[in-house]
Amino acid sequence: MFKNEYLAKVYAEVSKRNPGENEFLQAVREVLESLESVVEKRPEIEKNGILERIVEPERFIQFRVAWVDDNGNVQVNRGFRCQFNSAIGPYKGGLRLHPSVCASVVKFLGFEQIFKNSLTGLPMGGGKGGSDFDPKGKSDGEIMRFCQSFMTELEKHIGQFTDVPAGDIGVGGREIGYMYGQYKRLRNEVTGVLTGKGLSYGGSLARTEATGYGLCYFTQEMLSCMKQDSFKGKTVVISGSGNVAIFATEKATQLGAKVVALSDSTGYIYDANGINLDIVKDIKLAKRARISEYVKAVPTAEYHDGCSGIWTIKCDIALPCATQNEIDEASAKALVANGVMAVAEGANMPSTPEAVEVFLNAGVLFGPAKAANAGGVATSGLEMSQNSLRLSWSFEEVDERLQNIMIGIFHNAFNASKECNKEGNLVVGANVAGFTKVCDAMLAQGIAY
Ligand code: NDP
Ligand code: 2IT
Repeated sequence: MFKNEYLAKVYAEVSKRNPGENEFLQAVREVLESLESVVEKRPEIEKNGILERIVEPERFIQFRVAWVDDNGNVQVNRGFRCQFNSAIGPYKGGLRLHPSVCASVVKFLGFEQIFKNSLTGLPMGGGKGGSDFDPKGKSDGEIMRFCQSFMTELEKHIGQFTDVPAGDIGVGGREIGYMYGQYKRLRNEVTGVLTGKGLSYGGSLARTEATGYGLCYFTQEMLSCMKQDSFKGKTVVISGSGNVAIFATEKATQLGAKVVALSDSTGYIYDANGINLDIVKDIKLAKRARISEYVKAVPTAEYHDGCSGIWTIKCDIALPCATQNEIDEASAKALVANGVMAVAEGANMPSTPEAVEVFLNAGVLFGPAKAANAGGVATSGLEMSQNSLRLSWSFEEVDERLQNIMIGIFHNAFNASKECNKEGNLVVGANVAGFTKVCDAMLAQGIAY
């Protein structure tokens, strides 16, 4: 728990004010636990109520999203946008469409986004949004009508200098296109108000690949600096089979690893020969079908029902890229027992606190989400830059900037871990490095918000 009284007081207050919001409290607790040496060194943090302010969203918007399904029935969903912190730039963060989306999930994601965006080195504040709408099984027309209705309200709260949403679970190029079209119709202006746009209307090359590629660039640097090693010849297990998982698989394979497993929310596939990514892209991106289809195309591969079994597969590197709390203590122990050397988080908060403890105690290299998966939002920042410049950079140019950003994030977090006398603990390092810039900006800007 908290040895420091100020941290204990702030956490007790957050728990009281946000009852039952378990994901949000989990994310807050991890950050506060990392800040002990910082608050002890810098009394101005307590004096200026920085922590009390940083755990309270600047604005939290909840709204009704009504739309008509293909049978003519009216459907009602709940939409959210949490504008958490704008100290270093406009609110920035994705939109998630999944039945589990609620205030707690949006606030945990928005809170993490503050520190992640700070780590990118780009001027972006933290925000997140989404809806409990379930895109599974919906027709294209239903997706479009939902996205249009969602944007009809969201439009009032966002803008290129205010808040710039993007994709997350259930929101990819198709959904961003429908939302962007509706924003433009309502405002009669063409601005980079969303990122992850299509390449024909202001999107950035390499944004689609960026989170998965960035995760591998971060992991490669972590392996190189902390173990003088690399992806080459390693066996890798990746959970999920969406945007992040697919492009992490692509880059890990390019870097010489063999990815042997992927999953979705129904089950996982194991292919000892290495996943054939063209088949996965056809199933998941072109057909929007289930990962179980893979064994029809590759009969030597195995399919297993259930998600957590994927962590019992022997591997050198594990990259969780599906969702929060997907690796619990038992799964972490199974990975360690099988000799995992590195875990890096593509998803947001995929490891429970107990799982993180298992990895750190076992000396496993551990890349926390807000550092390891920052490549997506970093490239969104590069998309905003290109939109402002009215220019498009080449794939190679964006990819090179992404690589440099990910390498920079690793070193920033690693150096901060050393300064806190926790060398190699990148959870502490990423939280402290991300926090410091936001804290300095809040101190400079006074207390009236
Ligand atoms: P996608 O919607 O493209 O893919 C999500 C994948 O995760 C699917 O395979 C999905 O399976 C699986 N999944 C989702 N929810 C669950 C669940 N409750 N249990 C098990 N599996 C689940 O999303 P992304 O790839 O974009 O996002 C994956 C993770 O990466 C999320 O945590 C997201 O916040 C994070 N992230 C995304 C970024 C981006 O740029 N897109 C940037 C940084 C982080 P199914 O199809 O069965 O639902
Ligand atoms: O979690 C994340 O960083 C994202 N979903 C990407 C956010 C963005 O604005 O690109």
